[in-house]
Amino acid sequence: MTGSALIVIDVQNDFCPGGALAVPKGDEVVRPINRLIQAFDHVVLTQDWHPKGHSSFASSHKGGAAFSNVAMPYGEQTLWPDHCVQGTPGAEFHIELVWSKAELIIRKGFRSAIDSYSAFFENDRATPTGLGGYLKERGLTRLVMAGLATDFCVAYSALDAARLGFEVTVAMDACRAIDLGGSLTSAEEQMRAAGVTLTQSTQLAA
Ligand code: VGL
Ligand code: ZN
Repeated sequence: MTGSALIVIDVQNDFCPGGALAVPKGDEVVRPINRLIQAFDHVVLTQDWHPKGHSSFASSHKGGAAFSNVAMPYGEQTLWPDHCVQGTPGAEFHIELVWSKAELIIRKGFRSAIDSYSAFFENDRATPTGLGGYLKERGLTRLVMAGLATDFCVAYSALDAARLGFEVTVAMDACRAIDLGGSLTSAEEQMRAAGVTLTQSTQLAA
């Protein structure tokens, strides 16, 4: 469809089984996403891309445990195991992801002092990545999202895109969640409330 783009979120080795921040069954998104990539005229990928010692890493905080929360100047931040470090194999896309068609790869989380779950804004919800402007300038206003993780980077991206006025659909079977303390249910509720359509990839690609 004209004006539509597929946004593939963080399908990287560290979010797949065996990776540093493995999302359960994260590799299962690859097959449906490859089908979606074939079906879309415009494809954008995001890549979590942290410098060593990033402030979202538990290892950067004295006594900080992975998956606990800390207060940062921009708000609450979950601490994670070191993951998606710039230039490492863990930051590369899953080997079976057929991504060569992508027109843009947008990297995020590259500023040490702030994390960025969303493809559109860093975790202060105010500093833009530039993706919103890129898509609008190209007339790509209908967005389909898929990838990892449903309840973090996918949900934050979908919510921000809806807030920016894009028409947003998430292919839920082409996403997998981390699910920390009910975060998946909460993410689904928030996406629905924001007018995001939650559907299955088979509805979007034959
Ligand atoms: C993500 C936690 C930390 C994600 C990225 O891609 O959902 N989650 N960095
Ligand atoms: Zn990250």
